[in-house]
Amino acid sequence: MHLPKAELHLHIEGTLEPELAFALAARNGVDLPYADTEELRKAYLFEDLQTFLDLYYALMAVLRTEDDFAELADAYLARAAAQGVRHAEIFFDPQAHTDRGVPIGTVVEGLGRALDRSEEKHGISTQLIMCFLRDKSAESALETLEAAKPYLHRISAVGLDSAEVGHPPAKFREVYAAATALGLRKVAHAGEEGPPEYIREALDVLGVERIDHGLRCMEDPDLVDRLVSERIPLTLCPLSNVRLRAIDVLEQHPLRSMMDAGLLCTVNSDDPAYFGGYVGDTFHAVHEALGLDREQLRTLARNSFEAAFLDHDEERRAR
Ligand code: ES4
Ligand code: ZN
Repeated sequence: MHLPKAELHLHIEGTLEPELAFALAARNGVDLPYADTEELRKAYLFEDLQTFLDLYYALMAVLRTEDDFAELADAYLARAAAQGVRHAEIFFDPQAHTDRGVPIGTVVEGLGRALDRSEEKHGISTQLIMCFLRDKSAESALETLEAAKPYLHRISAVGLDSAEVGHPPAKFREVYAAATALGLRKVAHAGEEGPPEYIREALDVLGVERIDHGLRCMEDPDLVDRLVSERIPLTLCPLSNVRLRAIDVLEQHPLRSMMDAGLLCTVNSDDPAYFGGYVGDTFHAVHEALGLDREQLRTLARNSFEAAFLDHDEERRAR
């Protein structure tokens, strides 16, 4: 029923469902400022990226032990498998945890434990992408890369996320150069709320291979031409764009015109516990709202494997 697909834009912390948040809060003795899951869900009305991020970071207080991270990732993988995901490249935000005293090793080893069993248990191959929080300093990003050195065998790529406007990619030139020297691949969020110029900078200054979101490229025809001719993948997240008010309603999402322009588009779920759906739900929603037909959905699924960090053999096995 669900097309086989790869998920390339997924924040593992954004898969924390209210039920698991309350279970972990009880286990770890963390007080949540909500009476129950229903009240928490009612808080999921966001005005923009920042109002979402405030809640997203606050709720992470419940994640404390290796077991917590393993349980979070395993729950995501089970849901993803049920929606046709065969390969997942998963973001995590180490600074959101190290800043509150949870060591990076706890995060990576906990996630790694679930990922190690993923192929056998869920039929999903996985990679980890370590993201730097762009509203923190360049020095903090460098310290994070340094702290990650014992765990690099588990990490495929670096990324850049959190509050975009006012934090251009060039701020992270040095840490991306260091990541390149360590053999890591590179992506960055750009053009979600920030201007098309941030997309150019992510390509030219950071050397990223893929743009996360990239929505605002549509304001700059020359940039669109370049993304098309260089076949730079965009990891779009239509449900996220609506919930964070980049787009008023899904019917107005430019996905169809982006595909028609020849852009290498993929659709992804971003923070599915907060934005109303996992990636299969997202495929279904763009089918309904934008009238994408079966062939266009197949193209999106095929694009997701082309855009993934898989070699040919791995890609054949995952499809
Ligand atoms: C995020 Cl939707 C989004 N944008 C930027 N950073 C993020 N971190 C988690 N979700
Ligand atoms: Zn994102």
